[in-house]
Amino acid sequence: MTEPTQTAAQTSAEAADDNRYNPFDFEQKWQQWWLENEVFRVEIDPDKPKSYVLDMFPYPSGAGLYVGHPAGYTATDTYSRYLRATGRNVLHPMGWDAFGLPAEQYAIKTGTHPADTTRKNIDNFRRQIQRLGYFLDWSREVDTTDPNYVRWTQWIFLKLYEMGLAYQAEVPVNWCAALGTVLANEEVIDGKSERGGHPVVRMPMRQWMLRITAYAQRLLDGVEGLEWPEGIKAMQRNWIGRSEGAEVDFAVVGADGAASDETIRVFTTRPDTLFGATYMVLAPEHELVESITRDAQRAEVQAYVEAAARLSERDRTDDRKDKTGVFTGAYAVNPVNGAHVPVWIADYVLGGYGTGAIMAVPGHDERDFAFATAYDLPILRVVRGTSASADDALESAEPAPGIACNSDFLDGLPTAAAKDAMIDWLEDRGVGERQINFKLRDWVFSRQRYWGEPIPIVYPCYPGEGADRALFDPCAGDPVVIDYDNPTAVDVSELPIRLPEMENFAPTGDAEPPLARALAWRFFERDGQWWARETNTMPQWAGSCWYYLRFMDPDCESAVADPAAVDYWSSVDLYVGGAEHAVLHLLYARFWHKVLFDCGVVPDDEPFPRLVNQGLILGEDGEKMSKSRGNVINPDDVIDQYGTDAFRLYILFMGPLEKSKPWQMSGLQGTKRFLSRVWTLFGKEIVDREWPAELDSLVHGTIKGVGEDLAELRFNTAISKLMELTNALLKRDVLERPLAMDFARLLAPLAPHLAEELWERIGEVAPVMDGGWPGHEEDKIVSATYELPVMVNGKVRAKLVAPQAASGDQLEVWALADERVQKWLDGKAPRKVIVVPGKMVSVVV
Ligand code: ANZ
Repeated sequence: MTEPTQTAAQTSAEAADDNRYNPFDFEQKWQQWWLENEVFRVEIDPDKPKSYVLDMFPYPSGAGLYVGHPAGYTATDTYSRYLRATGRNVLHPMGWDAFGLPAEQYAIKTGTHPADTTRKNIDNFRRQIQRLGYFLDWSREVDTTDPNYVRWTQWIFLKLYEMGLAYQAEVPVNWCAALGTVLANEEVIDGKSERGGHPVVRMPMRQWMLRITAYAQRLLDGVEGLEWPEGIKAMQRNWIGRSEGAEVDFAVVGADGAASDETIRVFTTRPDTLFGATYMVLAPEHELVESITRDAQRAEVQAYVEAAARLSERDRTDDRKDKTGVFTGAYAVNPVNGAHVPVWIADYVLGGYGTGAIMAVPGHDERDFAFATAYDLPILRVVRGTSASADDALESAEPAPGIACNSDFLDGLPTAAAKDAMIDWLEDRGVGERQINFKLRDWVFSRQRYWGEPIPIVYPCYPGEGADRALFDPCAGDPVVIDYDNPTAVDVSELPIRLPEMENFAPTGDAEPPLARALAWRFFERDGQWWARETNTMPQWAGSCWYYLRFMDPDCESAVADPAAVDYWSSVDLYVGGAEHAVLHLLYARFWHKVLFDCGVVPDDEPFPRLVNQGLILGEDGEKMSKSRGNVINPDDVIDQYGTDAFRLYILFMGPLEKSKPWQMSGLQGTKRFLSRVWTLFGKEIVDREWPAELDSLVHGTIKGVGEDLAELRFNTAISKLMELTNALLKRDVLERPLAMDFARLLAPLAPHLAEELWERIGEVAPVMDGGWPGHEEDKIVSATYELPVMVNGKVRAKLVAPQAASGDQLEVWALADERVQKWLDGKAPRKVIVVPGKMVSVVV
């Protein structure tokens, strides 16, 4: 290790002269020293317990770091330093989620290659993050766009493919011709693109899909064991959306009025309400729409189906929207009572869920009630409240469970039992069966984009119409027919499949990805057969699905990471990031991890057993920070003015990590003032002796409290405790060396630059975090509370936690109000109460 050196701008003479706290004298110096000496570099060490502390890695946007990033990173940094000081081998890495739309759009606008933009942005992010002095092992930096990284993302894709979990399908997507791209549901509003307001249509397109649904039950079961915020766990459960119910067949009524062979299968979670089904609804995209629609209704049905295709799923399921639909002219037979019920088409029923068809029970389903009211369809009661009658009118849908009524053999059964009885009845007759459905859909994994990982699949291809067979060369633009039905995996030895250099990244108007234009890259001949590469790329989620594994061994050439490294560092012990990733990232990563577990790549089947969401940092106006509001805080500016430690400390001091909190410049002055008080404290004479006994309780109590707070991520209260200790010590004339050392150790995770500087000034060897964590002696801590026994008729009946300072009168009131004491009083007034503060309370009844 080298000795720290002053930068030219900060001569040691200046620092010595000026006795005020000036972070600019030493913060940069320590940052450089930490980096140069790689003090945060970690290796596998089987003799030490490990901790893996992970941040959600950033997308390196052109705007640079904003204050929300350090909110989480400062917490994990402080926690990591604390763990390191307590003797743990701590992995705390950083990297870049660097594929993504903004770099590509910027490229289209300016002609700069996305790789160049990305590199520039990464450099800026790294510089900004390094200014924060974080405990980060930079030798493990990963970048999802690096070919060495892409190689293993593609390798995982091939595993998925091999296991039958990646497949092609024609799926309806939101296609926007004007933007030349497919849009996510979230990007479509009222049938128009959110950006630009261009028309969007739902149309089927060949896509690569990942069969996440095959893992639905495991993803759901796994949620239970996670130490995650309850809200996030609930969102994962809802997203997976398990529903138990039944599928039921309704025979379509033929022209002669009798049941035909055609059946409509519905999914229902309420088979107990089958007697209340008064009509049926098919989704507009249901395959039977064509065949069952009667001629008289055909024109109207067609118009409705076309209009529905222009709406996104989100628009269709919006409960505020008026329900619309059309009658098909057809009827179907309710299997339980033979009733003929009309078959309608309505867009509130979705093609992709259940069977795409429902039995409508307007008496007990809100959407059906609204629809039946609008189209004057019958509404029947088939469930009643426990004390209500079967004849009570329905003012609105009553979805709550109750007692079956007007339902023949189900009458009198509570909902749960009625469901079971109905399913048995249906199964006995072969007209239905028990069914469990999940809301979760398979994951549309392809994007018509340039700046993503190429999907490592090739297809055989042949000369198209008009091509010269002998001289066929698709690279030269000859007509070509690609056999998409015969996908072939690229051999692992050919990975990574790199992106071709291209000049023009813009999407085309016809849904062909930009890579389709890179003919020389796309087509190749091998042993007399021409092949075409897949031209769709992976979504940005792909790289973030497994990056935590790469950090364990970032340069590994033979696997996602060396098994020994995976074994040592697994799992991530603490994962910190924003709540906006409640579902997609966290669900996709859990899915990949379970797949990798099944392939034997990882030793346990959850990637992030413990998750903490940091709260948002709001603008000074209490609103979400946004460019348009002009309330965005740039960390660089704050550090220029206050220094890194004051910035970090303020972020931690603002409030509990999980809470959202408004930024306040005045708060920064407060933390800076605290740091200069610490500076002043260390300016006192340092004496080589133990601190006096009267300080014991305060010092040992602070050591204990700060340690517990840091271990529990309660940074704000840890800082308060250090502030109190500082105030007490400032009243004294000297600072004993052991006290100075312990103080620096306690301060080190929170204000690492200042702590390092003070540690060195008192003659210790940097880094302070390797100087150990101070121990405390429990019996030196005089508690501010004590246990007070309360006796009733000579027997101890309760123990109160009483403040040292409480008076006898207060103690009497508390003792008599205690539930346990009240029980023995049995409503009577006590005959006598004796209070001995600090000892006991005695009550005589
Ligand atoms: C009859 C019924 C009666 C229903 C009742 C509910 C209450 P979850 O919990 O979301 O699974 N449904 C089924 N498939 C649908 C689709 N493709 N689009 C829209 N709605 C669909 O809800 C399942 C319920 O949603 C099913 O149970 C069905 O309506 C409807 F008192 O069937 B139910």
